[in-house]
Amino acid sequence: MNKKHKALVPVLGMSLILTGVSASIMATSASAATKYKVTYIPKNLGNPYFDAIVGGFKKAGKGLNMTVKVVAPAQAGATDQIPFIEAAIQQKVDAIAISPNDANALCPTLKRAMKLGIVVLTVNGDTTASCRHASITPVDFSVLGKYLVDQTASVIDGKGDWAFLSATSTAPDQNAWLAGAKTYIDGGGQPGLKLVDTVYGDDAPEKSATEAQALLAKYPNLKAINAPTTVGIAAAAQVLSTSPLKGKVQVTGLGTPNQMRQYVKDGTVKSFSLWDPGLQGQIAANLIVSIKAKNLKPKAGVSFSIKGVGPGTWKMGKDAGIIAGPPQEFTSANIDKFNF
Ligand code: RAM
Repeated sequence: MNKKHKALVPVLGMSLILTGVSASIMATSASAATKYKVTYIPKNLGNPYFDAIVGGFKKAGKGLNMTVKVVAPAQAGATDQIPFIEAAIQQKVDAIAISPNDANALCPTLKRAMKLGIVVLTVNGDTTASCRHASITPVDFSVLGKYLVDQTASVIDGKGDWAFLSATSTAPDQNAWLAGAKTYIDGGGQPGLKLVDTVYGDDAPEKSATEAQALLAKYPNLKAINAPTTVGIAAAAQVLSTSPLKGKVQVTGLGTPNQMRQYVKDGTVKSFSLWDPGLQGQIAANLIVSIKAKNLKPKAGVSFSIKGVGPGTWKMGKDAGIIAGPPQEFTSANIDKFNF
């Protein structure tokens, strides 16, 4: 039972990582023989941000009798995750955790999974609430839009033209933040800033770099690019790091410390933010076991505890939503303390 295995398995013509971890059950009434089969579907392959969420699942899996299989499409298109949900249904998994590329397009398939008794969780972004049992979001989405505008203001002294470089145009997390930013701006937030454009790099490094270059060419007065995507911010920073505009146009947003370290050290980037992505995977794994083994019914007001993870007790908010934690700012003063 207590063996770990890792293998590359070709499914639907792609290379996928299959990770199995078996260990003793923690804080559940399930027997040691119980094995939970879980499929986690990130937005797309090859994004270190989602690798960190997978890391959290694995860490939690050490204390739970759970097999976590990770499958994802090559691109983060609105409907690209559907075949992977269908495959998980066919494999009769106990739970599907998904970081959705669209709030509605996946709903019929996710609802079919729920009807068949599969636990469905959204991680890092949400679908319409009726299409999943619970959602785990990395931060309080209702304040992140304002946070991003204020973050932009802080790197250009509250004055100047700026643009958003987002991920895909259908990404529920990105769209929630962009809408929050717009509400804040429309309400008079940071009046010295002017949002001149919002462009989409699709969480693909090359397209993100091309979009960043296009912004620089189109807006000669641009003072900052805010990319609230780990792929976008790294691509924009890479473009600026070798441009004569380095230091004249600021790049900020949300990135992983490991991808951004070099751009902080070479002076391209003053500051950016993120949270611990792995925490969401840890919460998801534990919540699945609580639902399956302890018969927890996800809804607003329900609490569940996770030994050794974050505050210990987690409470569900509106529509069974769980918020993992606040954002952390990274600068040259603290970036070396983080490794993810
Ligand atoms: C990207 C993705 C993800 C976002 C993070 C910060 O990898 O777009 O959805 O939450 O960055």
